[in-house]
Amino acid sequence: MALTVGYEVDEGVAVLSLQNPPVNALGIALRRDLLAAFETALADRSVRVIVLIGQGKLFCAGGDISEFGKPFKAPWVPELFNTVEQSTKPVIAAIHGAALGGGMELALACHYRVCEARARIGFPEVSLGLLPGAGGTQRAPRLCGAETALELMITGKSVAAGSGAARVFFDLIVKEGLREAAMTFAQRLVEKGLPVRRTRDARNGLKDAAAYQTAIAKWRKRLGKGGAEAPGEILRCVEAAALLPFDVGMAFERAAFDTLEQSETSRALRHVFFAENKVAKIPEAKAGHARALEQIGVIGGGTRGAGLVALSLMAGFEVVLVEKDAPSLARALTRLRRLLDRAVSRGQLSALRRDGIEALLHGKTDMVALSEADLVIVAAGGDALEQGQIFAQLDAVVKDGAVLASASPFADIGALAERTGCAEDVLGLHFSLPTQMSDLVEVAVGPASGADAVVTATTFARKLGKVPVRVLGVPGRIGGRLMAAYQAAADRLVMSGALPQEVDRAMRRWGMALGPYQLADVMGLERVLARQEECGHDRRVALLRALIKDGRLGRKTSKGWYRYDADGGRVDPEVAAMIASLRGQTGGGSFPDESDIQRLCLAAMANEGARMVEEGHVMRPGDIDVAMIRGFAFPRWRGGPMQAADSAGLLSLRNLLRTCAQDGDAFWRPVNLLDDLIKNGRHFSDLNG
Ligand code: 3H9
Repeated sequence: MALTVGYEVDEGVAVLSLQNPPVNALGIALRRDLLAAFETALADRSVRVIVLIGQGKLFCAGGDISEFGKPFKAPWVPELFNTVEQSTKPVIAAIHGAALGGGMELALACHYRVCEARARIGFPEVSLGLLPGAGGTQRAPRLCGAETALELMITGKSVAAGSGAARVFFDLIVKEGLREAAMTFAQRLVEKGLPVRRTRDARNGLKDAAAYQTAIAKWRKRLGKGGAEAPGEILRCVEAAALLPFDVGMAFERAAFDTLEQSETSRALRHVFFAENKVAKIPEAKAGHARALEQIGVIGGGTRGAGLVALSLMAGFEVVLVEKDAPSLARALTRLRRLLDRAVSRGQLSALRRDGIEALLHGKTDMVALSEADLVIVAAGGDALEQGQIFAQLDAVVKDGAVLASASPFADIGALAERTGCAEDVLGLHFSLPTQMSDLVEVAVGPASGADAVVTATTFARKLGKVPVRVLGVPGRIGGRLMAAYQAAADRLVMSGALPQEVDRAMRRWGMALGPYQLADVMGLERVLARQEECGHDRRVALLRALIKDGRLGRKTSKGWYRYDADGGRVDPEVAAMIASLRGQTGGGSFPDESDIQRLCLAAMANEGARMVEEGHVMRPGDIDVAMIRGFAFPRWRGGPMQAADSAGLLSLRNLLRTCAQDGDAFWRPVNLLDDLIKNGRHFSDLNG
């Protein structure tokens, strides 16, 4: 088997190069090879100094995340790094690209550090629900003090090695020529007879005890009591670095790391890390090529259309916006300007760029203006008939090779493609609302959509800073269907004894930013009803219809599920009376508790997600998780609905669904995939590939 660490000796300098593509993660093979290479270098009498360098695009991206949650294989990372630090020959880390997490910890275990100024360094473990567990919390503060260490470890943000406080970690920062600089540095160490210099013995960062304690106190206050687990553990470990001898501090860090590693939260966040990498892996990526995109056409300047125009302009595209007549165009432009101004106030767009950005925009009332567009997004035309007509008209005006996309979540892409002579260029691009805030774009692929068109559309979405998720181009996208299932579960709970505010509170406590009824009031009840009907829940919307009939349309009419005034929303006894009256007709009354509420909502979403996987609508359950986290504020630390269902236990969720299905409503029947997984002792996560 090929070695993952290269070894060569050049004038008394042993160069150990990490060769574990794509990111030199510290998996078991690399750990074994690195240890062996070290032993060779230490035993070789001609070697005076050791240089550790990375091959490929970066030095090292840290521990191999796929190994976490499984039994450790020796040499485990902290022990390996201790061996590096204990080396009797000086060890120099030469860093390019990035040194992240365990990669940075490896550098800290070396005696000297040379790096490229633009290399990124940081401790992203917190985003995986972990802490730097290979000595980072003990070594880094000894060099940089508590403030910088906590800033890096609790935010998880990487910084340029040559910038600000990060410089303290490095002995030499070069613009380029890293290897030569490291070799010269090594020779100089030999000439000067400089000794090993162990970070465990460093005191610089601990010297100012008052500043250290101030930083700890500041972060403790900032994290508050109910903070997430990993930041609190990081704080305690960094505090321990100043209070405990190094080896005891290391044991303290180890215990905290082990606890976090076994937590549901870290498991879920690790799942999201891989799911977000996988979501980009689509079959079209292998065969397709992105076409050049300069001019974007948008038909319709309503909420979604204006949002798309704003995003495209902000990404530097020239945009042609087409509306049906001059008054509609004027309204669309007003909407667009409001969005651009809001982007400035949020810091998403500079005031300087805002001034010039409209020069890239052409507002028109005739589709002929789209003749030069490379991609046209249809954000107008409510129903299938209207959308079909627009696509047929578009076909007559656009140039060859233009990609035509429907922004509607309910568009049947195959049917739209048939209205054109360029079926291979037709697909769906569904941006979640609000377009400015949400990260999700569902790329809907029809039976004839070509690989080039799909790759072009996903590239466009990424240029807008979004996360594209591939779905089949049949009506109903991931977000719509899962949110509709969630709402159906909430309504069932209300009909069987819970109050809307109880459902909202239970789901907020579970981690959702808003409960389903609060969200419905924000969205508007008519929009919610339309979605429920489109997703086949028309038998389950009696309550919703009753509220709409009563003029309760949500926040915009100051009453919906709640009543609103200047002080915000409050529970409305009239709604409770309407619910009681409807319950009387259907005979509800089982008073579900908080965990019943949470479990039924999760079961409904997971079953709907499983249905989408079974139908081939999405490629893997992980794609659903990414979509719900990025587009629908599903709590990231739960890992998405499919991962959360795995954690909750598929068997118990399936049994709950079976109980619900006893009333004959097929929606509640567990889908076959769920049964198959349970029968075979498998989980949704096993289907992610
Ligand atoms: C840690 O270090 C714990 C220690 O403190 C303690 C240990 C005891 N492991 O993102 P890319 C895969 S925790 C395994 O497309 P880029 C990734 O899944 C770690 N796999 O590249 C993908 O696989 P695939 C702390 C990893 O150039 C492929 O590599 N470190 C790891 O866009 C390419 O990745 C982090 O959290 C890993 N550590 O971005 C850093 N990293 O091709 C995580 C990547 O099969 N990594 N992969 O889909 C990153 O943030 C980015 O990968 C990086 C490069 C910025 C480095």
